[in-house]
Amino acid sequence: MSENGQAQMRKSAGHVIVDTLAAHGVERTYVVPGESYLDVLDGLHNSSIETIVCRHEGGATYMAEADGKLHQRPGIAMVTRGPGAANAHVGLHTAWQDSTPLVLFVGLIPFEHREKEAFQEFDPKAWFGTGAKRVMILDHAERASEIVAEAMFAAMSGRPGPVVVGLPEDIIQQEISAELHPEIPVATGGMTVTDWKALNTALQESEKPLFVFGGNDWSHEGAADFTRWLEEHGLPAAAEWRCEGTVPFTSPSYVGPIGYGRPKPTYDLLEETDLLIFVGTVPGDVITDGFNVRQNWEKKNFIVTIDPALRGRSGPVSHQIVAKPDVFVRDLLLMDLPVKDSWKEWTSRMRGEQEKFAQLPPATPSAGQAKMATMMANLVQSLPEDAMVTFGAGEHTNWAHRYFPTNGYASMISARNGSMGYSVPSAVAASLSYPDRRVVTIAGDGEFLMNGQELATAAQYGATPLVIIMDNQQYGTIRTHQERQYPERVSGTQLLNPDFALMAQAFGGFGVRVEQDSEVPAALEAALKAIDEDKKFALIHLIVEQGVKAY
Ligand SMILES: Cc1ncc(C[n+]2csc(CCOP(=O)(O)OP(=O)(O)O)c2C)c(N)n1
Repeated sequence: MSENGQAQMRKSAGHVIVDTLAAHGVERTYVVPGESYLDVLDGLHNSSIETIVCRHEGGATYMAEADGKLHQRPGIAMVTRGPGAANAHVGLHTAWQDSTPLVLFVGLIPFEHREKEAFQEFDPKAWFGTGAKRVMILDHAERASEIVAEAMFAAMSGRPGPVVVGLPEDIIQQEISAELHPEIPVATGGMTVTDWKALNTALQESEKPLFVFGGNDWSHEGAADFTRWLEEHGLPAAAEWRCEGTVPFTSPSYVGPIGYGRPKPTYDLLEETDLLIFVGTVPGDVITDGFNVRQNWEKKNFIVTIDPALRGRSGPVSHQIVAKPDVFVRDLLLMDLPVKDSWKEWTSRMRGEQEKFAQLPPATPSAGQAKMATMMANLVQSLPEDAMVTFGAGEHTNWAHRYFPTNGYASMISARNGSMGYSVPSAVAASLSYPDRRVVTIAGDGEFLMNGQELATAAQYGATPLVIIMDNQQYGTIRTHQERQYPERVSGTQLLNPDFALMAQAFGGFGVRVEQDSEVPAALEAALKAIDEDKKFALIHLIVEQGVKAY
């Protein structure tokens, strides 16, 4: 009996885990089932949480990771022991390098079978020890709710990232109190008086300041406020690699992407600016071109991140502000600075370069083989303002960086760890979260087949992304590297592809094969019609020449 005399309700630990997730606001979980965690699946049976059954643990974990980026709350994936855990690993690596909150539940062998190499036994702490923020094993059923709350907290607190929770099969079946652990609040930081003075002085002394925004920890409103403040002050902002959209493509303050494949004038900004302010990110490997650019310790580099330890994972930093981006922006809005003419001139010069870079190619098809340029021109003209783009890794992604109008957070969802196979799962997660928005994924012929099977998940749950596959019959990025280092010795990079349009149809979607450039507009129109009227996902298999680059 509890203190107030009422009999305490009891449930299995597996059910309590599900109830705790629901109490934390979790709406969706991405799973590949296993006999190791049947009790949790049983808890999901009557839960408000929607269970999305996926076809591969890599796909499930990528979807959960994308969910974390979309909502700044941990995405939730559930997989089984040994083989399932092994397949899920790629999503964890993505969540780690991309700082995405993610909680991966892994069913485990029964407690008493441990250390006997039982069927599918593995060591979660050893496997995930260096790739997750925490690895927790539920050894005492009574702690089920507490461990879920701790996992959610650990995934979101400080630098967000992946957390693994191991669930031994027998322990989750034990009956425990159904009382739920409350949500644990996460510290958000903020500007101190010292930070405020340092930033205010640095901005007032600067003739060419440049903000760089990045990371996944923005709210839509925080991003919009940031943009308004920049525009009011005539200040410029560039996007960290694969983080476009936080300051909209159309904003006069947006001066372009500074990741791999950036245009030369944008690259030069990093050395030219006299004050760099990174918000939600740090000057890491990609931005600094392998820690080459902006390495002079005398230059002024501010970083705004909630994790003080991130200072050690970047190039030179002169001042750190410990705050989440939204909280920093809240404080920034109170900073009234006199606008300098030099800022406006500098911003408008850079904006001019960005507009040249993003100038669409002709939408009218040319004679001959299909071209990605024609596809992008037609696609962009068809897009509503709030369209979203997702992609994985490969040269085909450069077309999105250059031309896709990303407006607001989150309108670009991709893998900054450069992981292939992310395009379809992330597009499925985005479409499920935002069924009324146009979700486009741009895939390579190599990239697509790493998780293209998740189109079955799209069909099963009514996700309606538009999938554009740029088929250049090769692992193009690696071929490019190969030609640079081992010219004319093509090895290990060529592909013979199936008919992806037929595959899409077999999976229950719309599919069209495009070989001639003249076919592009009609194919796009038919694909969009299938999405809007037939409520199906659509796939365009675009066969392009080998070796055609976005820039
Ligand atoms: C999971 C994974 N495996 C291998 C790589 C190495 N890799 C990077 S890009 C690339 C080729 C991508 O080929 P494709 O999807 O056809 O795109 P393209 O570069 O031709 O546009 C490879 C193999 C990677 N980044 N991720």
